[in-house]
Amino acid sequence: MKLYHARFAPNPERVLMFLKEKGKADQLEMEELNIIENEHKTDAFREVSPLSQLPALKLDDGRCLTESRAICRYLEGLYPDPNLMGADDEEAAFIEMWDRRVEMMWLLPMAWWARHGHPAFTAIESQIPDLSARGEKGFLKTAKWLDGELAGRDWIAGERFTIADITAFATLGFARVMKWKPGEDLPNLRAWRDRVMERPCAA
Ligand SMILES: N[C@@H](CCC(=O)N[C@@H](CS)C(=O)NCC(=O)O)C(=O)O
Repeated sequence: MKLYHARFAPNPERVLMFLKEKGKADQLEMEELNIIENEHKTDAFREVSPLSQLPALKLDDGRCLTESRAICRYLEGLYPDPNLMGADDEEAAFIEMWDRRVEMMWLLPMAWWARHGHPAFTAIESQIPDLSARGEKGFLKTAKWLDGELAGRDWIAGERFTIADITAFATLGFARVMKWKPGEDLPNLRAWRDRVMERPCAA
């Protein structure tokens, strides 16, 4: 099994954090590609990931998973402890709801903000400044909403740490590209971030 990943990229980061939280990051062969240098746009990598996206997990039988959440699902089955995606169908449904909200309402606008606004991304993106501005607005709106949600509980999806916290923390990591971190006006988000930073996934 081989994981293709990249640094400073939220989706590969999600999978790496997921593995670290399970204490299994040393169990897989890894290859790092540099997205800004377009190392993921080669014919050889297209054999692994036809859309030229990272992360990608190549299984021992040659098949490849190229969606970060699908990779996490696979790894959850392989390494069930600690459980990060739900102990039963009901809990899994709530965790999935929160993970998807974080992905669509926080990670996606963050990606627009950075990819369409930061000079480093001109290498891989035809930038549309309006999309960057819209992404920033959406990202900040969700940050405020999450801060309110976290006033009543420690973790994004409920009473325990899950994949939804990993997706959110990877988003926060990406926000540093735009020099953003939660300020004093977002005390619950800051407290949550500090809690995640104590965990194996943030090591
Ligand atoms: N749906 C995919 C999205 C993956 C994705 O967008 N990966 C980015 C890095 S975070 C990428 O490979 N970008 C390369 C490019 O846009 O050229 C997943 O979640 O795995």
